Amino acid sequence: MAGMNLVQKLLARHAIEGAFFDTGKPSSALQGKELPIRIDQTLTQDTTGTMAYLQFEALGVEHIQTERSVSYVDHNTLQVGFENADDHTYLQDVAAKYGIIFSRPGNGICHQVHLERFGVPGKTLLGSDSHTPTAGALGMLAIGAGGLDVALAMAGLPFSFPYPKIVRINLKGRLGPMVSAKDIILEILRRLTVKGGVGKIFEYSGEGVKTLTIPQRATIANMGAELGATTSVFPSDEQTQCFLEAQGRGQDFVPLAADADAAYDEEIEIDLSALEPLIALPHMPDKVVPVRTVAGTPVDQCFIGSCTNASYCDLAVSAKILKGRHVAERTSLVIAPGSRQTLLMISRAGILTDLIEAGARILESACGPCIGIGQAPRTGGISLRTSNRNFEGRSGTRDAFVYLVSAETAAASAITGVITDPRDMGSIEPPCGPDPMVVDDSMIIFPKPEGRSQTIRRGPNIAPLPDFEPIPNTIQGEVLLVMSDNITTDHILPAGSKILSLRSNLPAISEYCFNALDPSFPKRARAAVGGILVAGENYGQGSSREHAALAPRFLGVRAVIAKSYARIHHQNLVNAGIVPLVFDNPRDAAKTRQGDRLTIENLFEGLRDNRIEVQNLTTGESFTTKHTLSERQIEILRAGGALNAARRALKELTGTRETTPQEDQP
Ligand code: MIC
Ligand code: SF4
Repeated sequence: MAGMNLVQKLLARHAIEGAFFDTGKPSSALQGKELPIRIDQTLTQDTTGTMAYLQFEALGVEHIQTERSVSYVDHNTLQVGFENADDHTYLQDVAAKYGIIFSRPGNGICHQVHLERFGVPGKTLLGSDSHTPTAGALGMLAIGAGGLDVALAMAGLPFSFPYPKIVRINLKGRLGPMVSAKDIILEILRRLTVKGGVGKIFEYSGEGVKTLTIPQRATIANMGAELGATTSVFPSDEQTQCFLEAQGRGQDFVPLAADADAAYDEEIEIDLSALEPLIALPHMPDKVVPVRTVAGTPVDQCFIGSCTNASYCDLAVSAKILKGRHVAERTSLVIAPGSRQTLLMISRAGILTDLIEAGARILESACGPCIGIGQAPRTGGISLRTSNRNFEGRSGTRDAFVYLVSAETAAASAITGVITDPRDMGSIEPPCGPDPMVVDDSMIIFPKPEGRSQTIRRGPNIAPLPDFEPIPNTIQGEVLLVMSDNITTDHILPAGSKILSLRSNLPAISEYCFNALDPSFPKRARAAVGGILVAGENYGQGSSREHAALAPRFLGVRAVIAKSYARIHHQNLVNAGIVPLVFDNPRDAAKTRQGDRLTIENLFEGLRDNRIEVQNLTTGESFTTKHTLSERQIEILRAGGALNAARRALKELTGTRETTPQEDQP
């Protein structure tokens, strides 16, 4: 029998007792089945956190059941009105009451801070943000999920996901000058596309891995989310030890690696020395070409920041390129350090001065421009960003052109004002982080025993959760929207400062549902009193925002029929009580038109037999659909969503009473 790969080891260590999981079996025999695992750590961020904690409160559990849960405020820190500030207060009160660590606004982006301060090799992490896999850089099994799944994990319930294919990415050689970790993951995106990772976990190995620092590994693990992967995992080795020791956390280090004879479902090889600087063209992270092929294109804005590329090393290398030079007259350079520790380090090392002298505009350590909170480009403008997503309109400017690049490429282009291959600036040795690094937890609030009596303050924008009734056995409704492939959650429910302010107010945010595709959608959905959505491949790719399922549900959507789904959104639909069906024959998608009336009879029998017939009353035709739902997911749908199902399960388990979140309102 072959040895175990690292992913199998992590899964075996966390599989719930009694769950199917036999490492002796070929993984093809396990694929598709749902594997429940124990979650050691959770993270939330503000824009998914408010809903997650409202749901956690509704579960009626008195204290978190995880080893460590952290609540970050890093997304909407702009506070243009009372809404954000109220949300932050609510999150801080909830954290104090239930034993959650609270990372205050200004302390940095959840994924970078978690890597620096809380991630532990060998542990599981569930986060209500799709880039949670960033912590895979430390040898964690770190998975993104909807807020409700994270709330359930905090309540001590297992997290289930389809058993993945485990793919080995074998890195050979060493990166050349001015070629970066970002170029490695862009190369993988070029080869595999934005749906190439669905149902897969990528495990990195090979000699090349040893040459990559933890922040470099984090960049790669982070953008595994853009492949649609369940997560990405690196071994825990000398680089991991060195990073943890520099963070004053040497005691958290444990070595972790695959067995030498481990088997994998697929293998991919990348020769690092053969890579060159790459760039993702608008508007998808997989539209990757060499930078030199688009060199010379004028650039309006460069942004160095986000959870992908805002580490000390990213900013230090940018400063080395920028030092003694100045940004071009028609180009704006915007920099947001990924964490407050990074900001302190670049300040003490004089790097901040170099950046400011070069004309950079320094922003707070937060997500900012990555999610359309500030620094929207000009009309039709070109923006080069070190972030991970360049979906149309995400920057805040509907017709802007966003390209994804490394910090090296962004810095070089900011100086010349045109897209520039950073190798043209000469060869600059990548700087190492200071050792030890600056460690500063003064903006992190650790829970205290007396916090249990904390009163939770709720601003007027925090609306109670609506009750969702169970799904009927017959679904009837109008096709409200017919969509193409790769529809993102940004299409379904856009971000940006204004709309993000409404994340704790489902009725209000629902007014923006499908705003990017058809602003009349909410009105039409309400007039139709519910309906059905039709979509192509990889429906719901991108973020973990459960609002992209809750808002359609709130507007009466009962089913989606798509060619295929992104993993997190598929589970979010189930959690919200929307039935995700799959076209048996993808050609039927093209035959279905907006406005057609569909009927699905005997839904639950159909789900049991995995053959659900759909009648199109408008055309008189009918077609069949199937699903990839587990028994557990079908039960959730029967209950009308995961909150109803979990409340019931927890009540049976613990005998706790059901509370309403508003009970302790002052
Ligand atoms: C994103 O990058 O799209 C976000 C904003 O971080 C989302 C979470 C959200 O919508 O709040 C994500 O990636 O899950
Ligand atoms: Fe924040 Fe952007 Fe990272 Fe999402 S992708 S967590 S918005 S920095």
